[in-house]
Amino acid sequence: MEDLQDFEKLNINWFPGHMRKALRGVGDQIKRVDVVLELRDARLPVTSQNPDLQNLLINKPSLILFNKSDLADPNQIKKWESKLKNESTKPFLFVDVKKRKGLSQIIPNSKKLMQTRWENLRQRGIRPPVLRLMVIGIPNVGKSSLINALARRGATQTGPKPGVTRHQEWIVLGQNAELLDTPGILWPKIQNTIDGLNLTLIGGIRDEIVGVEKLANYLIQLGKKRFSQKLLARYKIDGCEAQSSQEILHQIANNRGFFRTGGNVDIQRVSEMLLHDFREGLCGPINLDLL
Ligand SMILES: Nc1nc2c(ncn2[C@@H]2O[C@H](COP(=O)(O)OP(=O)(O)OP(=O)(O)O)[C@@H](O)[C@H]2O)c(=O)[nH]1
Ligand SMILES: [Mg+2]
Repeated sequence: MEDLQDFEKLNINWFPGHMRKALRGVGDQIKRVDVVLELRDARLPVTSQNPDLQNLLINKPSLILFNKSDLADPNQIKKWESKLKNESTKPFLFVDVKKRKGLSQIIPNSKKLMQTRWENLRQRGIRPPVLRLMVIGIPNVGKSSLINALARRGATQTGPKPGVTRHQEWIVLGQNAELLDTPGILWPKIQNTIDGLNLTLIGGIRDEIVGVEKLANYLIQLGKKRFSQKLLARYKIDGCEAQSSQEILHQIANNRGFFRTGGNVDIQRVSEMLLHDFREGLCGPINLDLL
């Protein structure tokens, strides 16, 4: 891919103090919950899994939820589903919190994971306790939105930028269940630059870490390869093969009339627009981890 080697040297890491603290908090609370709901992004099924959280999940009943399925390529979802059916040792669901797809299966599937333990309690005459769930995952993957959707109210704060939830918070559900919301957690060193760029594209890492313009350049390079027709049609570009991503950015800014005072094109503004369009799914459903 054109220019991708330019990105090879980037050091894309975001692990502020609140994440380190949140990781410790997850480690402390995990013994007190029955089932962990591990959220990942359906566009990045592998890369959006936090290796540090995986370590805490060994021997813990957990359900993997691939969220934002509405933004992922349906053909890729099918491929991932059949691969994971064969390979995953953990149960999983592809969900779309925004359109409430797959949500009704979450509590019953979690209860199923507790079946044997709860059956033992019943046999000893003890009523099974309230189901306690903890929701974990990288920033901005939709943890708080999922909790609000299950609770059917705005019980916890959500937002389009990563790092909205800063503290653990218990939310009570009607169905004999309680959910613990946790802050999004990354890991100290993201080894591969492309993984870092993809995590930033889906909104898991703050844009400022990479820089909005650089990220938009990366998006255009992806677009040239993966959704060039959408790029051409949506932004009225005349052919993108021969042009560099920077030239394409300039052309889009020109077409949209994005100028600074003085007459230069406003690259910041056009970059922000492209990232916004991608994140809203306006360039079509696109997977970044490909099978
Ligand atoms: N398209 C789409 N957007 C979603 C979906 N679920 C959540 N979102 C959006 O994703 C953004 C992040 O949602 P949050 O629920 O705040 O994410 P979070 O994981 O709690 O984020 P942190 O608290 O920052 O770790 C919001 O703008 C949501 O509206 C989904 O299934 N599809
Ligand atoms: Mg949150």
